[in-house]
Amino acid sequence: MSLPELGRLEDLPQDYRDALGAQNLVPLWPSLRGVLPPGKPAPRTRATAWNYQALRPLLLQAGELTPIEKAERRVLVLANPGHGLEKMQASSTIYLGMQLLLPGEWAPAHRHTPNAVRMIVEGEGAYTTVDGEKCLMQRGDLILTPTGLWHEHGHDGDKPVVWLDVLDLPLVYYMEASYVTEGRAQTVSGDSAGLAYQRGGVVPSPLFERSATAFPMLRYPWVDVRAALTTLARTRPEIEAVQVAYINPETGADAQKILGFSALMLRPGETLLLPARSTATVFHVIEGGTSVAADTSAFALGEADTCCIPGYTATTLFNASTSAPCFLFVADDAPLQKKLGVYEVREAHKA
Ligand code: 1HN
Repeated sequence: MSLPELGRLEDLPQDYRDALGAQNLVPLWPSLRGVLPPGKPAPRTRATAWNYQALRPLLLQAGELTPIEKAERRVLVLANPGHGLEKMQASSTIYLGMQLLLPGEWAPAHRHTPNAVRMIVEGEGAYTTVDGEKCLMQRGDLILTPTGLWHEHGHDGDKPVVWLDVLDLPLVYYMEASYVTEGRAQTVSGDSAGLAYQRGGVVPSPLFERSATAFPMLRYPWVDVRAALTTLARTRPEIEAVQVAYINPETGADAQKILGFSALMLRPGETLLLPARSTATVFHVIEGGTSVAADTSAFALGEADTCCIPGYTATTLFNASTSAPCFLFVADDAPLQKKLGVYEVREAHKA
């Protein structure tokens, strides 16, 4: 059923509009359908893909053009044209960027209100120190930098290191709650306390006390996540999606409070139908390749490629390889939407 048409701004006399404006007033009805579209939102976020092999030379060129001291963080932002490139948004709440650190470089310590994670894309020998915990960066690892924690990046290797940054910056900025505090180099505190969390099923419990730390585990090594996925695929052949969620091992809750992260394995030849959900979703290929089809958009993603699909869009993933699995890193704002009560899954879609 179509909704009745409402009065337009132009229907009002100019002197009335001027009188409203003079008192910082606006009539609601000309804008009501825009802010409350019938049936489903009209997202600005467009289905967009970023090809790693195409952006990589430009990122390496940034390494020649801009010394780290002039960048602090040498990043090319994956910007969604639906929001306007200058807004630096992949979706309404998600920021994505590819960051380059060259051998011997150091990105100085700071802390800020937006939450960040890093998914390591290429290279060896870099590390990020998060609140005194030195986290090695290896391909496919996920490293958390939750709100308020000090972090800096260093690189002892001999080749460029690249990682994907995922932040809730657009949301925190929109809330007018985004700011940074600069700091000095951190002292690394012995061996990483977080390492003791990297074994499934047990958590440190000294003198019968569980940790009070909000973020006890900061590094999720890819070897372990990959092993969990391949084991799941082997032991549970009947399950529809071979998927694991990155969680806080103390609480079982999502690893961070605003954005949610998971890893997904597409078996060789597998087609996975993902229902329309209210969240925009980011897919990043850790290994292998997949096609992504969502409404009228379709992309072929290879290793290290990334795409963003708007919310309320059923999505089909297809791994065309008959021999190799595809491993994807997935990010969305489901934790936020669930807390706010607006998270929704629409009916499963038809193939
Ligand atoms: C940030 O702190 C990093 O620490 C990367 O590596 C990207 C984008 C916006 C705001 C802060 C980092 C960022 C960022």
